[in-house]
Amino acid sequence: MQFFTLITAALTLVAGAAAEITCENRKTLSSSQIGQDKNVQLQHVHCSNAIKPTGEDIQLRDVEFLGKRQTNVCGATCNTNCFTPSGNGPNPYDCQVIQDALLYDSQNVGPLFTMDPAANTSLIVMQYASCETFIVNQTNRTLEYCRSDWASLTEYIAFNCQSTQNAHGGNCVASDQQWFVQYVFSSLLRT
Ligand SMILES: *[C@@H]1O[C@H](CO)[C@@H](O)[C@H](O)[C@H]1NC(C)=O
Ligand SMILES: *[C@@H]1O[C@H](CO)[C@@H](O)[C@H](O)[C@H]1NC(C)=O
Ligand SMILES: CC(=O)N[C@H]1CO[C@H](CO)[C@@H](O)[C@@H]1O
Repeated sequence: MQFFTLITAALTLVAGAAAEITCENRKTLSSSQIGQDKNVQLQHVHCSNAIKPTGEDIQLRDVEFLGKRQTNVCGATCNTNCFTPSGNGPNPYDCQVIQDALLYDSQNVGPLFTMDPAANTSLIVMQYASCETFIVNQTNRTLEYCRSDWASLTEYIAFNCQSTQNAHGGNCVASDQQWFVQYVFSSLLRT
């Protein structure tokens, strides 16, 4: 089952990491509503700074992929970090609405989406009520990822990094090939 290939590493607790992410000079490049009920907001966002995961030292590994214009990263493993302590985290059931919208789009729009630096789609943000999740391409290449994988991660992080675990969201940082990053918590990247 693909879900288990996605989440291999044990959960790690990262203290006080969440608040540190900022998007400088935030520009919303596109905005739409997705899912069966069109209730999840999807935005392509541009920040003047590079968005990096907190609590992680990312080693970019572009070298191996030189020459490939597009890389499909569906099924890539990632390491989950939960942000401690609890408080101001997303309601996991709001995150579940995002998961449902991603699965709906996977069936009805297509299984893959693209993060293309040249098209300014390297940062994709989804939001519903208290839950926000975003994905970042940390390479200068075009990456393709599966909507169903993003859906699984959203669900997994939401329910495993919530207040009952003394957490308020978390991320998943690609492990073998550290190209993308994923976070779930509320109100990130608003400014
Ligand atoms: C991406 O968007 C920003 C903000 O609008 C713009 O300054 C930049 O030139 C764009 N980059 C590309 C590759 O289109
Ligand atoms: C990506 O491109 C930017 C701008 O051209 C450059 O500054 C940066 O070093 C590149 N990063 C990698 C990992 O190749
Ligand atoms: C949105 C974002 O953080 N994009 C990054 C994609 O990866 C390249 C290379 O590391 C960065 O320069 C971009 O800032």
